[in-house]
Amino acid sequence: MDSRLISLRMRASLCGHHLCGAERIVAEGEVVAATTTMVTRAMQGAGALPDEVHCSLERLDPASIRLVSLPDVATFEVSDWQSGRRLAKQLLTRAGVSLEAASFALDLLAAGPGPDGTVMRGAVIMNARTGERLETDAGRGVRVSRMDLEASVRPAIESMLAAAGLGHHRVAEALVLAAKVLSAPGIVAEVCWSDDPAYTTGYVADPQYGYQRIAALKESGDLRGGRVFFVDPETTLDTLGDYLEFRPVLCNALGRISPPTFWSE
Ligand code: WAQ
Ligand code: MG
Repeated sequence: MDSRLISLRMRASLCGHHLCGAERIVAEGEVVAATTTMVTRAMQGAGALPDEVHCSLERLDPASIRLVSLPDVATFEVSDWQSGRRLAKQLLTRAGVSLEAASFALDLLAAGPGPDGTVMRGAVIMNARTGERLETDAGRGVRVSRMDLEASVRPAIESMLAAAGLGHHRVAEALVLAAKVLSAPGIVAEVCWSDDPAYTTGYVADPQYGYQRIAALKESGDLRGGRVFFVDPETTLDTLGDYLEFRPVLCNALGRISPPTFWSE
């Protein structure tokens, strides 16, 4: 592995509201091109022109980098987003989240989990049994950071995803984020849908069944979205937060990709 890897991070906002962000881990020689791509996305891809874009570059200690596999990928087609949310609840409870916590999390994302119904910059951390919110800052939440595909497997992974109809960068990025989350201590499951009003597909991820895409988890046009990480009640939050934010993780293998199936209740 390249011993001089750099963590690149970008976040863009408008009037203090988070618009988009990106995470890469690249070799020194890729820094300029990758930063250009990130800033281009911030300026063109966020739906609104940001008034602040932060990029940071940081050299990583090669000994700190952890290698993990991407989770298996399943896709469920559903008749509408209401049905998608019922499926999400079912997948979350199968993963070990209580029905109360699962219902509360879905209602929270539907209402906008940040202060006054806004979108958070990061994720909610939730006690998987009680549904109690555990993140210290409900506007920021916990941001998963310092993760990427390992460079040598990127072309193969991208072409396998593209062959399965999952070639959009959103999918690869969400998969990498979920891979890091699933590798973290004390994680029971994750649920996510985008804050992009045009993107209704979301997912539930858990260590056993992997990354389970649900074709509709919200109504098209809805600006709200977010992520909830459900944790074992015994989890030490400092250790978890530290891992999610700071431990560099590279994904060096793809899981299995199953063809889409229709979920009917
Ligand atoms: N760490 C923690 N939370 C984050 C992060 C991060 N690095 N990035 C985004 N979030 C939270 C934040 O609250 C966003 O509002 C929310 O997640 C959604 O982020 O078809 O595009 O980047 O398989 O809009 C999932 C399905 C797409 C992809 C998710 O999320 C597929 C997506 P977005
Ligand atoms: Mg977004």
